[in-house]
Amino acid sequence: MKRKTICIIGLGYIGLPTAAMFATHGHKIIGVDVNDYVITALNDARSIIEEPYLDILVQAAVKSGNLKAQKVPDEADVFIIAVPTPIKPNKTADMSFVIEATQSIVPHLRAGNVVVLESTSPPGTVDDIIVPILAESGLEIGEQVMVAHSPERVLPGRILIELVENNRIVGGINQRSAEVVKDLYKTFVKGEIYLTDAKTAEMCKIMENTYRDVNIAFANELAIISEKMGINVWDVIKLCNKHPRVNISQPGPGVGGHCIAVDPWFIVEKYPDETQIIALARRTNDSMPAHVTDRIDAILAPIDGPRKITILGVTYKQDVDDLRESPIIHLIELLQQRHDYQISIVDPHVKNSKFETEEFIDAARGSDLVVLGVQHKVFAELDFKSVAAVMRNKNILDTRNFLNGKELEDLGFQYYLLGQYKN
Ligand code: SAJ
Repeated sequence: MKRKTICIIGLGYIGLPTAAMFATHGHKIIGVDVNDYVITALNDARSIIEEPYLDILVQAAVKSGNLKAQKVPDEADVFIIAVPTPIKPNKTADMSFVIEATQSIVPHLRAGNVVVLESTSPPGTVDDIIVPILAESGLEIGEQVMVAHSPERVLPGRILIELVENNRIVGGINQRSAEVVKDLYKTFVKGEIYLTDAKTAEMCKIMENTYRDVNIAFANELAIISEKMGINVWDVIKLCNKHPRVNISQPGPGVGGHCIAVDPWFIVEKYPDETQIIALARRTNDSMPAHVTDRIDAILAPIDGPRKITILGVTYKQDVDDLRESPIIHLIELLQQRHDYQISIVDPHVKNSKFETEEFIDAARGSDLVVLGVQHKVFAELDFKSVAAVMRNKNILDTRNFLNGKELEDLGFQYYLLGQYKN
């Protein structure tokens, strides 16, 4: 494809890797962000997102001269909107960033332009929000300006691989829009690119994440039932999944992140009466930190005096630095609301946050319970032998079935597992 100037609005978890990918494939990229820190870092060829190989790609992109960042959009051939669509406290989508980003394009829009929405958005966003704003330019949208939704589907921790390998959906406001945008992404996408209309693409993206949320809620419900039954949910799921048509997710302390914990609400908001299973799954997953708190209370109940808990992992999932919607943060808040537990945190991925994290041995000193909240790979190397010597009471609660219970019991720990009753 001919070299294009592509203006990418929003340089976060999706916008930045996408910008670097297009830039290293020969296109000229204008990255736009409201945050000065993001702009300065990018122009210095630094990635502010912890993601495998992203720093190298960003460096290559900036050094090639194909990628620069600035605060406002400029004239371009293509505009890609990759801004956040967070959830408001009343569980409705906050579309203000999408609206502002679209408005910021209007003064630069000209005939022949292409506009792509990548942000996960409630069905109807392209038709009801984006197109009317773009029409303020006086151009004929669909004739002079092509518009499509091409939702990002990459998994944090594997973004660069999945950006290239995953199949992609492009939903155009008309066939021509879909085809033009398909050609654009063919620049680096090796997966299939499927064409559809904008609303179907919006719905697909939300349903992919909702499917996962419902499956995880099912696993979490099984975990709670298994605890009551006195069996091990991890064994149940492992054996069920030997069936060729069964694939149950893993239970855990809850579902976090800015996607799966958020997107299902976008459809509940529009169809509150019809989304029975979807809303219940959301609430089930949101209730898991309270369940873990109950387990912790039961473990600590027999212990007198000030009690200390050491939490391993505070991010929303393994091997990322992202704290958004982390169920472990909800867990910490609940523990603090209910009791005067002293809490120490160990998370080597977390830097510059309000959470003070320590080395495991320091955090565990005098502790009555270690809670494994996130299965970071580095936690496989933890030295429980030394830690056993400094804890006041040797209790461990594993919410991810990550630790070796047998080995820990040999070291004198009481090993408790989410999804298996033992208190
Ligand atoms: N989790 C479980 N049990 C599981 C799997 C995950 O409790 O079996 C928890 C995780 O610990 C985490 C949360 O769910 O707290 C979400 O993690 P995730 O790895 O399932 O997904 P995300 O949020 O990092 O990324 C998802 C992906 N969507 C799907 O797999 C359908 C990704 O492909 C999307 O691009 C991304 O959302 C997004 O941006 O929408």
